[in-house]
Amino acid sequence: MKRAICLLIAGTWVTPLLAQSVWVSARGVLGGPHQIHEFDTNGVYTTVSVDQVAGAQSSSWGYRDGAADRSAHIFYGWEDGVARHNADGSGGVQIISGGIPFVGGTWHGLAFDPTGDGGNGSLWAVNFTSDRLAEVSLSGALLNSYSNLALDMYGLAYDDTDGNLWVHLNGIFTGRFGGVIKINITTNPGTIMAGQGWFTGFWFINHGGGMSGFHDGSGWMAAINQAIPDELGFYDSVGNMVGGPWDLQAQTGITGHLGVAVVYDETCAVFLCGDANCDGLFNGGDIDAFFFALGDPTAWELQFPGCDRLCLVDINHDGRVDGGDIDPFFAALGVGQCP
Ligand SMILES: [Ca+2]
Ligand SMILES: [Ca+2]
Ligand SMILES: [Ca+2]
Repeated sequence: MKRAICLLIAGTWVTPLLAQSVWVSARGVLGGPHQIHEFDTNGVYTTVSVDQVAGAQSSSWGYRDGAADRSAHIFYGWEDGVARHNADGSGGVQIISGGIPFVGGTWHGLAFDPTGDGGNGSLWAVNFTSDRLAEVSLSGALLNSYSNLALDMYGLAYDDTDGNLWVHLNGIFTGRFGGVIKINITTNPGTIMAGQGWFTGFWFINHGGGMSGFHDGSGWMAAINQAIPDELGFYDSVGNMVGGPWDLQAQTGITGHLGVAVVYDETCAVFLCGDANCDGLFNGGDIDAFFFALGDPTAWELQFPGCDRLCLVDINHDGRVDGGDIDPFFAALGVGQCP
């Protein structure tokens, strides 16, 4: 297998890529269309927007919080279920129909748990008018349920440093505007973790929005602050802002930014970004193959079977191989690695 040869020649395990892009759901103008909007990991709007699935279009607010798995899918919930899209926003499909099992009502908060459902991955969900939390399979079967938690939970994020859940409190009803707590789903499931979370700083400005964990072991999360204007920020696990705040409204020109999902693709961990000829090295020998991959994807894939074109030559990690990768490719070649 070519892929195995690549690894053997490389001789080292390639560091997994960090987050590739950040998708923000937004209601937009009243009447829609409700869409998701792509931002890069510097908080810059790529100007790519994709319609939410048909079921969400008939919802008053559309997609709420988002989540992401480890293989470049993003998920969003709304009143009548959960939808999944590919990393580039394409392929939107409704995977779960109806309200949240056990909890009931709108899928406001959503987090992806890679260890759930026997390793197939599961979704944790909350509705901010309930104090219940549910874990469901990707087909919507109830796996675990907990009640009598903090009221008014909105954004959820899975923290892969300890396997527990961050919760952004909505605060309208409890008065704890924008605070963050953590719920144990590993050692003492269904309990609020003492000494974790925070109730000051940026989070305290207004009421909560969506959250999504990074999936690279950093414990970082992306979060939406629903305010005037709506903002996106990245935070570490003790509440320090490590990116942003970025003004979403100024960039998209609309309001009602609600959910967020940080795209991550673990499948790229076995490929060396920039290694367009898939020989395990990133050097001048990749220049021709880079333009080959750009110009004739089908022929490139025939010549390099088992090699993942997106992992190898999507240099700017925006989920697409196109002219936007040319300058980043040569910049990366100059320093010997992708950004
Ligand atoms: Ca989430
Ligand atoms: Ca190469
Ligand atoms: Ca690209």
